[in-house]
Amino acid sequence: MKIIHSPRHLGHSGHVELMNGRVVPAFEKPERVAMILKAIGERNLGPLVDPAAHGLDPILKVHDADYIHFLAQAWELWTQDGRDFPALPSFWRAPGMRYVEPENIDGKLGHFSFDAGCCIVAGTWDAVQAGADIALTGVDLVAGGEASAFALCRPPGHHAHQATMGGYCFVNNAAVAAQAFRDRGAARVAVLDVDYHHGNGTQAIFYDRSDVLVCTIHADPLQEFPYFLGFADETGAGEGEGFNANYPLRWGTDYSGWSAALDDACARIEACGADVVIVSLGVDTYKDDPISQFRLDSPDYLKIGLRIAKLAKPTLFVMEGGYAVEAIGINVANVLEGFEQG
Ligand code: OKP
Ligand code: ZN
Repeated sequence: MKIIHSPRHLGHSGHVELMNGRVVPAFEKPERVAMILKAIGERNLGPLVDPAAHGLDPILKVHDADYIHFLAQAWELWTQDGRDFPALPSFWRAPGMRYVEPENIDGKLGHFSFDAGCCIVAGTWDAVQAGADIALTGVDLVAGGEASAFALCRPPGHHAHQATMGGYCFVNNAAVAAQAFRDRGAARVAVLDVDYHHGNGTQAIFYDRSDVLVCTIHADPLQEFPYFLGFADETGAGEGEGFNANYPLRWGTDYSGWSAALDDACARIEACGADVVIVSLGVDTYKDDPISQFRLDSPDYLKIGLRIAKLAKPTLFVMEGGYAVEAIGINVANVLEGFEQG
């Protein structure tokens, strides 16, 4: 399968996050992609393809224009005040406060975020745009007749809402891809989110729509980030009722528990008659992931790929999380190899 990749993700580096109340180097770092490329090369999983530029229009179909304008300007506004270090939000509204975009960059950072997980540096916006182009090029390939493709996006996207960054995510690459498949004639798209964390942004973007089924398997939000969305009773709204499925699982879940949720999600995808499947591919379900608490092991990722292949649908894999850098390449390559064998 073709692997869509761009070195422009390297611009999003040298950033930080808050961990246990301390500022630490970001877990979401460029080495993740290097390790995935290494494993893909060693196993001959497919040729690398450059993304084609798609512009902002397909991004603006799922994100608000004022939010995208903010992302494009944020570094310039932050550094205008003389700051030459990474930008982090630290002010948020509580329920009851006003929803008005501030003029001040510190206010804007809070207005357009739900946590301090999205650090902005000089090359962040370029990396984010490259990520969307990677996903959209994957759509071009699969809509053009390829059985599958792997969009090697970085940073990830599934936590980003219409007008909110968070959890390392700025533009929701999987959601942009889902909308693009619809616009290219797919009647129904299924998003299968196997990242350890709930795909809150993807859920929110499609929550009231029946044309995009969202299934996400993740750590129980009572125990884990993003905490405030991802419960089993969130099943969609209005037209979208029945087209959102959450599978919250407790810390310590291993493949036997996890794969039962995968089987159920796959049955739903089959039942809804989706024309195409987008896999939000996170491998932070791995037993040694530094920020996660599931217990999947490397051979399990082969089985995940095999199970997804059994759906027998055109499939676009979109990279999300996975922070055990030493194993991320093996685990991602295992999913892709399992899929190709299935
Ligand atoms: C992004 B993706 C540690 C707290 C957790 C957010 C995790 C975002 C994961 N500083 N921070 O779903 O892999
Ligand atoms: Zn994750």
